[in-house]
Amino acid sequence: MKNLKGIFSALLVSFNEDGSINEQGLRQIVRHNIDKMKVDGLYVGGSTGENFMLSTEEKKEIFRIAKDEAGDAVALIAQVGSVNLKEAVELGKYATALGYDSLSAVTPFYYKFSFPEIKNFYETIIRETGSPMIVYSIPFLTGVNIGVAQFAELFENPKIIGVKFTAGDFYLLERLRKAFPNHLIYAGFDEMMLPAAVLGIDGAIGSTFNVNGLRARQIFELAQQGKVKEAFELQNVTNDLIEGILGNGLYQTIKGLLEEEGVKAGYCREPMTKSLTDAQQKVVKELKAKFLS
Ligand code: MN9
Repeated sequence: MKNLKGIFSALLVSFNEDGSINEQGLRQIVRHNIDKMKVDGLYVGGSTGENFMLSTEEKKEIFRIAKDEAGDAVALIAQVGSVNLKEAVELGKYATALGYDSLSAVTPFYYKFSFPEIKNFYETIIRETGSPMIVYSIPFLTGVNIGVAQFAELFENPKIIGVKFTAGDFYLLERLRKAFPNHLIYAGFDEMMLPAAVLGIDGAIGSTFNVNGLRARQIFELAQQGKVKEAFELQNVTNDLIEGILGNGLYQTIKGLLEEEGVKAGYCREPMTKSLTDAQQKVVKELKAKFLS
């Protein structure tokens, strides 16, 4: 298995105006991340991949294209989580056969699943696929909060190797780091990467790394070297960029910034707004000039 530490882009997916996958665009986004952003890996099929609006066949198509384009150049994690456990298993088998280095699955959401139900969800995917698993914890979108004791229970399964921690609860993060020094912990909020790095995370998985990956790596590495002041200055600049992105439409704006780089990042998938207005497009150009030139 590849080294799974470091900077992972949460891969964006290029769609055509009619909502179909733009294969050429998707390949260009993969290439851009590997060649220009120099990422250590890609997290495929996450929130940033607009995954929860796609069919099973489309999700497979994206796993296939991303792996075909990336080859063995970087580590690849496939997010297969779904409220439909059978779909999660099917996708997990598919991504495992393609050669993904690890699976990841969002905690099942929408229904208020009990912890034993959540645990069974992970155990089932692991049993059926034999793959390593990274828990994707994103309470602000799922409403599912997992505490230290529950992580301890999940981590009893040696196949559960880590967590993508998309939350701003730094007390919980510190407790997890202390309790599980050998599990992989990834920061999931790019705008909070520095405090997470100070607490000793192993890596970060983020949407903005598709365009700001070089600066993200610098923040991560400076923090690891204890150069917090320098890292803080870069996080400040990064957060001015992220504030601009969030205020202008998260995925649409990152796609707009990629288009400025000559990458066919395309449209978003409805029900998300498909594209930017002229006024939003102007903001993209300003962000590009100010932060990414
Ligand atoms: O997976 C991403 N989460 C979502 C990580 O998109 C929900 C983050 O990279 C955020 O997009 C980013 C902006 O808030 O931190």
